[in-house]
Amino acid sequence: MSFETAPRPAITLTIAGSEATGGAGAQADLKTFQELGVYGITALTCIVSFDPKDNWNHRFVPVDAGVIADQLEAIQTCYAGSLDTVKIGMLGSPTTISTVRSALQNQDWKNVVLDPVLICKGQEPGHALDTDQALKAEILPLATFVTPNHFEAESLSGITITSVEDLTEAARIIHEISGAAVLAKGGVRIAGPDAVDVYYDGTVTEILSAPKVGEVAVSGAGCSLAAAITAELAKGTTPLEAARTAKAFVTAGIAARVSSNAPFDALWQGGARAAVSA
Ligand code: PXL
Repeated sequence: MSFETAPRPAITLTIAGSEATGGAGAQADLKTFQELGVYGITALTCIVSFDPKDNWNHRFVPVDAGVIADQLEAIQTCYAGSLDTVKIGMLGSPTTISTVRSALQNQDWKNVVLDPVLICKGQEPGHALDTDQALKAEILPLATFVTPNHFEAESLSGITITSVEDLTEAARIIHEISGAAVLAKGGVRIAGPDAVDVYYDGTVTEILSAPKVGEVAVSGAGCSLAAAITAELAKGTTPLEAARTAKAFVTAGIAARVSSNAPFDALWQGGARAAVSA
């Protein structure tokens, strides 16, 4: 292979928090981007450190708004003209949300994938409510693709979700309020043998289903799913194709998960690679 002729990868940005143990957040996003062949870049919004002395709760430290703005200025100037796809993960505070919104509005985007991370264990409940409202008011309208989990889908749609029919209705409602394609994730929260997600984009409804791998949620699954959608969109696939590829990627990553001394396992992004080469 000639290095000169290697194709230029799509440039893909994640605006996300660091999760120090590597399972979730920006670390999961970058590993997913690399696996799927896109060039990943990051603006860090916060630093999360689980607390083993306190039931693995999240210790949450926001990055200063000015530092977030600096990162985004560097990124957007560096890649002006070649960066049109962004994933938004954990923002964590109303100040961060305003800063990110201003930067996003500095340019046109083809794909804005929002993983609407609403609550982080360890944050003040009142603070989290402000953050949820700011996310819905300021970031959701900019999204072209939204990937709520069960809890986030209930919060965004206002309905209780106990079945695939409820999840489908929630996906429709979230599409109505955002205009975005939606992949609403049932994960292990809906009873039955399969992990079911519902895709809806205003025209197509598709149930994406895979056998559950255990009944316990795996760290990094939501981040990696949204990151995989982002990578595929950056490469030019349709939202529905991106959702299908991402579901397969995450299913393989959960099957190949990494265990640690934490009470939860972490998805391994190399799982899909191993499945292909096996
Ligand atoms: O999975 C949600 C999530 C996103 N981003 C960061 C996190 C977590 C959960 O731990 O720490 C930084």
